[in-house]
Amino acid sequence: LPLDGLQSAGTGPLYRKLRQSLEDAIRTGKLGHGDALPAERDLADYAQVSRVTVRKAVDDLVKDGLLTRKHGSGTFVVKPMSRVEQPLTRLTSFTEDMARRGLVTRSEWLERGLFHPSPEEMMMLGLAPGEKVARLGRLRLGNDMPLAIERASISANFLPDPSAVTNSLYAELGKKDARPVRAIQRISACNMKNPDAGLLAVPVGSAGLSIERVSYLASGRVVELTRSLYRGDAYDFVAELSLGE
Ligand code: 16G
Repeated sequence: LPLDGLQSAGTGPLYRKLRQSLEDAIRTGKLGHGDALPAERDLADYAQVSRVTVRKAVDDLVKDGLLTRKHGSGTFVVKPMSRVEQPLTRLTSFTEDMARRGLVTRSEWLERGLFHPSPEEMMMLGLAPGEKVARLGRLRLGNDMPLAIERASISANFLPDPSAVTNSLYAELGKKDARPVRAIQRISACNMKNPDAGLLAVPVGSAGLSIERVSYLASGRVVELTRSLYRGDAYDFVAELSLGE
């Protein structure tokens, strides 16, 4: 196993250096997707570090989704998911997009509650004075792989109890006849910074798609203002174009 220059690799704790060498080996293909990691004892011998150090480095990579432990058979390099395609012509929810592809959806909450709106939220959502805003911040995962960070702001009129949203925001809005029917979406390129890069388990500086969605009811009222950050290595947005008159 080619773990280059472990002892000379930068500063910081040893387990970080080992983590970095393993990460480099994965990214450069020296450790292939699906490959088994050598046994903890062998790695410790090879890298001349303690088994505790190896365990910490491996734990870190498991947490970030680069390695996976299979009970009884060892630790493996995770196979990256093939890219997800999302058509740009249909107003679907993340839950629906994942279900259509047979992926298991899960979210980790970053924020969920009622707040005093910012001036921007007041303007965009057309809030009356004193009206609150529901904010839902989520890390969204498909088959346990982090794919996007989404931060939605919704008028408390449509979502008086944000904790009612357990899985799908659109499903919850649907119950109140407030599921949006139209949206404008702006997609721009970005380079990921921390803490977002860490949450999405990609190196700082990786390509990301920053998306702003404003969704409307049939009446024209704005329901949702959502800022999302999608992993550039996992997502394609696809649009069908036709010649206009
Ligand atoms: C999509 C939308 C997001 C919406 C969410 C609802 C994009 C870029 N964003 O991810 O604006 O809030 O779906 O998903 O497509 P949910 O119903 O699964 O919570």
